[in-house]
Amino acid sequence: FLPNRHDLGVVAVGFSGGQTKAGVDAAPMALIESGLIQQLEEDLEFKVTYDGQVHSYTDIMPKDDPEYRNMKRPKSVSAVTRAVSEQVYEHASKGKFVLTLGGDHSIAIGTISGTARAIKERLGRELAVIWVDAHADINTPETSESGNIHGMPVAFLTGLATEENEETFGWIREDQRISTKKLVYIGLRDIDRGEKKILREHGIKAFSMYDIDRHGIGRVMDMALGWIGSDTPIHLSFDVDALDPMWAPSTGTPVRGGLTLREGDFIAECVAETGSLVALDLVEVNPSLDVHGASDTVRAGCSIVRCALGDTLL
Ligand code: HAR
Ligand code: MN
Ligand code: MN
Ligand code: MN
Repeated sequence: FLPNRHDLGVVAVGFSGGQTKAGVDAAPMALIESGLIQQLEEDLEFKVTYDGQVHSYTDIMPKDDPEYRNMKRPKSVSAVTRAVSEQVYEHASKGKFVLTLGGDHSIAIGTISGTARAIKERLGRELAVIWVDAHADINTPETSESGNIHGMPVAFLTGLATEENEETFGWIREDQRISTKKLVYIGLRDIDRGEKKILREHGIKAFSMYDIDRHGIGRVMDMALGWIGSDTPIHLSFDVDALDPMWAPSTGTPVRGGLTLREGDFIAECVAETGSLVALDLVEVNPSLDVHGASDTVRAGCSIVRCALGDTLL
């Protein structure tokens, strides 16, 4: 089921509407300008399909987009993620590995739905998701305290949150969803009350920072990949705020006590080593939130991408 080893589709999503801080839309350009795509082509010898533009989707975002079911900018996020879903599906259905550069984490509604659909169609297989994040992003519109949709993507992707209205995520069909049983979290340390309840009630596999301290990242990765099972296509959704702010300060909702730079790379390397990775998101880099220099965060993001694509494996 592997994507053609060296065919890579890149989608650059300059979108920040899943949360309220400006600047995360500038991340794809910052990552690309630092040489990421060039490295993938020259050093990793990928044949890269990239339309050469950071999409802003302004033409499909409604001017008037009031709160609905406690969601901020529901129609914009719905329209953008629907478009992203098509872009990702386009690459994945041709057997390409898909790299999406965000953007805030709401865009994973698009990326994962696109991958899940392609994998189901091409292989009749269910997609597994490894979600690396300080946050669980599994609030329903009703449990969310912020109304920010970047805290809700997993609820929509698993069907824990549903919507009738096509304009507000009603477009998500069954073949675009994932199972709560095929979802694994790594790096959690800032979970809302309602989210904790959801994780417990649905028996969702989650490795928090506690688990990483207790067992070490090596054993955690063995357990995480063991839960998914070998020979299962994997979508890795990597929120840069999983890393400790020491390594990735330029992000909208930093939480102290996170992964080291090396642990982040190691997670990506372990997933690369399975040979089962089919898609990767890198999200929540915000170059304008410059604490000690956004270049650290951009470099950390590039490193994670290269590791996930097998650069550092011998
Ligand atoms: N749980 C909080 C909320 O729902 C914060 C979510 C922050 N999310 C991200 N992505 N930065 O992980 O609003
Ligand atoms: Mn996230
Ligand atoms: Mn996060
Ligand atoms: Mn600075």
